[in-house]
Amino acid sequence: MSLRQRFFVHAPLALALLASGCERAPERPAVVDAYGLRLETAELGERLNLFIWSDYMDPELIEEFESAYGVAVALDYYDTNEAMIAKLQAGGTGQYDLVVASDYAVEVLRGENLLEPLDHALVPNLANLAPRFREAPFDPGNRYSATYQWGTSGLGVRADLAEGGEPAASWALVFDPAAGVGPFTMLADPRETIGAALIYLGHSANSVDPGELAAAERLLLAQRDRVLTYAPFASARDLLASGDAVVAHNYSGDVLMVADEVPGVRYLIPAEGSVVWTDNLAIPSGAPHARLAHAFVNFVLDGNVGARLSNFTRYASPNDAAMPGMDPELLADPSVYPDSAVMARLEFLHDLGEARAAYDRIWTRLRAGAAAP
Ligand code: N2P
Repeated sequence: MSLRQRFFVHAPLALALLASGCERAPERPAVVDAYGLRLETAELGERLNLFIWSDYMDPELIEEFESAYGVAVALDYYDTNEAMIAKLQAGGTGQYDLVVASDYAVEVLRGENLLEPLDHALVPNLANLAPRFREAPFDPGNRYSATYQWGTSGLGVRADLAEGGEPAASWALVFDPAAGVGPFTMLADPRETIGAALIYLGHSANSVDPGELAAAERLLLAQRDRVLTYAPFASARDLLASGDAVVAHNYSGDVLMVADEVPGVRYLIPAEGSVVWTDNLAIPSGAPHARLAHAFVNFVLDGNVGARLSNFTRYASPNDAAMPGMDPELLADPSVYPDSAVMARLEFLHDLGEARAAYDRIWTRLRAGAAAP
């Protein structure tokens, strides 16, 4: 039975109440969801507010959740973890019920007491996560977060437009003027772009060494005039699709979305190494509908839902129960599931603590005078 059918009994009445505009209809029933969990009327609220990267949620899944629980889901978007963190720090926690945050961003938010602990009794589908996502170093035991998707950062290339034919998988495509194959964009994401420069220089993307950071800054300043634009992932995707960029620094799935449309597009993980990340669902402290947010986390962790999510986003799933439903091409694609030799060259970003300020200064100096995206 599909999730939609299983919820059939509750949905029409709940939707009718929403449509009538009732603030809190006393006759609205509690919901017992497909996982046997009961949400009292007062716990349902009217609307779940989700703060997430754009193009990262299948609209059909949102509709399915809405009709199952008789609520609306409002999505608000950000381009970088830094923008999301700044909004939550500036008092945005009360506006959102749920946020998607990358690994190191969970560390930052948690360190500032901006997250509520997850109540595991309300998220039985946590058991579907592969063991390594149950024990992630930034949140062992999923105390505050549950992995949503994972992927890598690298270079999208237009092999059909590149000067000199099929480009080599190297950061030299963007950092070495002699190795360039055409116009390129860098991610408007400070940790990713400073991290890429550090990796190209043979350092860790988490370096806090002042000499290494200074060398990375020199490299980025020398590169700046050649950068078409520092593009958030969605514009990087569009510029690659249009061919205005022949190389675009971007996250894997967003490149693969273009590759589905434009045959000349490839996703390369540079041989020097790159960044691997997880994005995670977490509940901001003071979330108005924390109970409903738990239901959403549990819904996303359903095996069937998880498969459809990855089939839509083109990112890897952390969900073992999702594997049978996933597009076999996605599962077999080494750009989505890199082999162990490639994985060994990838690095997770960590919260830098006090050294965050040094990265902020580099980013500010780099972007001052840079062409606006
Ligand atoms: C947006 C996906 C962004 C993921 N489509 C970056 N962690």
